Amino acid sequence: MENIEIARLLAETADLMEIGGEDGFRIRSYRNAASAIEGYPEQIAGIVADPARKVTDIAGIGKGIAEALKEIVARGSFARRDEMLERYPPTALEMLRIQGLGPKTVRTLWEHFRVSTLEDLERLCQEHKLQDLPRMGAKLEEKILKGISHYRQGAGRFLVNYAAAAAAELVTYLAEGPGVELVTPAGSLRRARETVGDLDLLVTGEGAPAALGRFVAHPRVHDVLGHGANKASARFGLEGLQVDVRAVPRESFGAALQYFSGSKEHNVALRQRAQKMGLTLNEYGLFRVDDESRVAGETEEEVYAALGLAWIAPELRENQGEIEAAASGGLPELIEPGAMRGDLHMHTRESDGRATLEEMAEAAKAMGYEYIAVTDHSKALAMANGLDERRAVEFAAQVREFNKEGHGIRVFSGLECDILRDGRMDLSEDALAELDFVVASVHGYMNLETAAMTDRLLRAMESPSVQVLGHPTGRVLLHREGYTYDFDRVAADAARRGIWMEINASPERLDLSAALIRRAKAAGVKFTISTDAHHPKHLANMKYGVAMARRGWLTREDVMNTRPAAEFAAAKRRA
Ligand code: DGT
Ligand code: CA
Ligand code: CA
Ligand code: ZN
Repeated sequence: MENIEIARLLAETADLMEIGGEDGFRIRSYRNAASAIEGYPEQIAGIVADPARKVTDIAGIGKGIAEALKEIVARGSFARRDEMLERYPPTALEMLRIQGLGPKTVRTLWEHFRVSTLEDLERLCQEHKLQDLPRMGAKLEEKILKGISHYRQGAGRFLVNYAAAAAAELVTYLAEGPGVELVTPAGSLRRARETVGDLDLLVTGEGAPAALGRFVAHPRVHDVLGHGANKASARFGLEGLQVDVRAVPRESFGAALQYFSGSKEHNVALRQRAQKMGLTLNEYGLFRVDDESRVAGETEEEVYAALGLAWIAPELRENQGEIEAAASGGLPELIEPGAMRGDLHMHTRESDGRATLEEMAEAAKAMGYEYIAVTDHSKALAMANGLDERRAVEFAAQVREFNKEGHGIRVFSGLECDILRDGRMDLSEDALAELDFVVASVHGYMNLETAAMTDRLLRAMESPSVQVLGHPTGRVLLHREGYTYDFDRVAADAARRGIWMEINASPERLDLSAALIRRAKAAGVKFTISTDAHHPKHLANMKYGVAMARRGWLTREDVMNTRPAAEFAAAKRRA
């Protein structure tokens, strides 16, 4: 049995145990073992069968798991799994993927209705059957129906950080192959879309065809869907991300990179432009129609140049005006990751973060930043141990002390203050006035009608302390749509008041979207890009936020935390 199948058995059992409400420690040990085995470079079945070897030597595999592995190798399953499958059908696992459906609810639904598929669950909700149960009502039915439709739209797509990590692992691996000159991601990942359907990699060099064989032999690559002379497709990892690898000759590398980077819409528009010029563009190059002679193809730059265009950054290639701008010299000078001088949204142990102020500051210094704002939650988020007025004022004093000590980085005392249901701030204006930097965010009552949500945000911006609207639409990628409101009206009001809009760089959010960034900019809004870090390692997510800003056509000037500390401080509403 392949490692990936073994890993899947363990992971599924962990999920079923979660539905069963079983011990968290055991569940975690199955999950850890699954991820250890999934990427293990040797066949686990071979190690289990070899009396001279011990699977417990592998990190993440203890005695209990070793017993399970023995059974799996012998008969394709193990006692715990059989037991769980007697209690719950495997289709119940899909229900766990629906936002708003926790393991407990899945269990209740199974026990009462024997629902075991998404289709059955959908029907139950449409027929309002859930209301027969205590603590379940029309609201939950609506939420589940929304969740199912959102799940179906996003099914099979992956967050950009997952895809980027998979790509990095494969690029490094393939680049080590003999005769490989260059390996590079194309497709939606190169365009920095917030979710990725499948991964597209291009390999060039004499050894490129052989690299396809190397690819399908990678320990985490499985379920080979095709393997020819120029292309191999297979799945990667436990989650089954599809990867297409293409071997392309050096002389058409630029044309291939251009073609497979997309988007489809951009490519269609580009080909039309080529046609009007008596040219034809495909993944092999740019050719003259009359004598089929080659005009360009080795680099992307020469392809665009031959079409009378400046090179267009992949993030802009969505046929949203970028071709016209490239023709007229009107492309923006896009912001670069190196331009960031601070991070203005992060949490510490004061609320629901994992590290201290000192640790976050240290990590930010290592990122090369000049300043940060530490913005813990306010008291409305009781679950996150949010700060009340007294703690907020104390925190401001603590930060003043910290800055006096001189740590080589300036800290702004901040708060991510909840916007209450009616648009009031969660803390009093007196307390907010003590702080250097207030991010105002919505975390509850996200289902208000459009008009009520618009009024709520407009009212929130009346607070003189608010500097930034945090994660402005509240979307959670692959899980939840953002809340709806009159965005252009709120953006215009933010611009008028000097309130900035956040581009939240957390890969789960990437909020605002590219389209909304452009609309906000048109309304005169300035932006911040921040990670919403809950751990020092999350500070590294900044690059995803910068990529979103680029997709939104932003320059360095549009983004406030590219400014030097003094200039930044002076630009705040309350300098
Ligand atoms: P994804 O995978 O759904 O996140 O999005 P993409 O953009 O990576 O799409 P994918 O993987 O289907 O194809 C990669 C690129 O190859 C795509 O952006 C443009 C190009 N391409 C693929 N199929 C076609 C096609 O039928 N026509 C054109 N013009 N381009 C295509
Ligand atoms: Ca793709
Ligand atoms: Ca593809
Ligand atoms: Zn938040």
